[in-house]
Amino acid sequence: MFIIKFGGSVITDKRRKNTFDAARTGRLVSEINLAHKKTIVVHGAGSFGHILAKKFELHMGFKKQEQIRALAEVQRDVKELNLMVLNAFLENEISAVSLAPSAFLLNENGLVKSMEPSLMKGYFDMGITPISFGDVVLDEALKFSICSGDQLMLEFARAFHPEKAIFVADIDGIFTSDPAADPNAELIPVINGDSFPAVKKTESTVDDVTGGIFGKLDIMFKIAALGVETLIVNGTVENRLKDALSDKEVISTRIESKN
Ligand code: IP8
Repeated sequence: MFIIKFGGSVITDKRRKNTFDAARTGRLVSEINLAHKKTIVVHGAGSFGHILAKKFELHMGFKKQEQIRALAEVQRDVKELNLMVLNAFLENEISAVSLAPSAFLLNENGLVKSMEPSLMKGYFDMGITPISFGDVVLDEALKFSICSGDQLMLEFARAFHPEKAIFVADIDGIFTSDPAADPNAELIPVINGDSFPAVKKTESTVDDVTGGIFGKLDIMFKIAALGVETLIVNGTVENRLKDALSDKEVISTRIESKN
């Protein structure tokens, strides 16, 4: 089985609050359907989560009372996004169910402390595709914090030992520097799980409370260390996801597993 994450920048417009890209999400789900593979799917929050989470510093934990209202609104907004993603699966003849991290997982200091995987496994074993998503969750030290879709991918890799972890992004993979700012940026096709690549750091221009590309790479290395091949593919280009699921050569960055 495969675990797949739809990046928030792929399924939403990260600059405009609560804008869902229904057409692109539908196409990506149809590619999963065509590939005939068993999957667990995670999606990011995009503009349904990051804008408000950043404004109220929800990733820092409880500091002031006005964050409580923001927590409730962000949980509602990511659920709203999740419902639209879920509908895309049902419309593409994939039976899927939603599982909110706020109801099966606890954080401690912004990291996953414990997770209950049995619900997810129960649905998966029935042939249903479980879908989860980046969320605001209870935190044993900070009262609440953010659990990103990337952290969920790591937890699911630990719990379910997938064949591959596929991160669907709005870019071909990891580049030597930001290709939007540097014409000499080159795609790094393979990263050896032992050595962190030399990537030039650039400031993100969109709100992201969960660490941007370096936070993602760190998690991908941890997944690769579990022996799970990890791929970043461009979800804005047709058939990249389908080809990655079908073990075809595809333009991507592959983080090779260490074992
Ligand atoms: O988009 C973040 O999840 P991500 C979740 O996967 C929230 O980083 C609520 C901002």
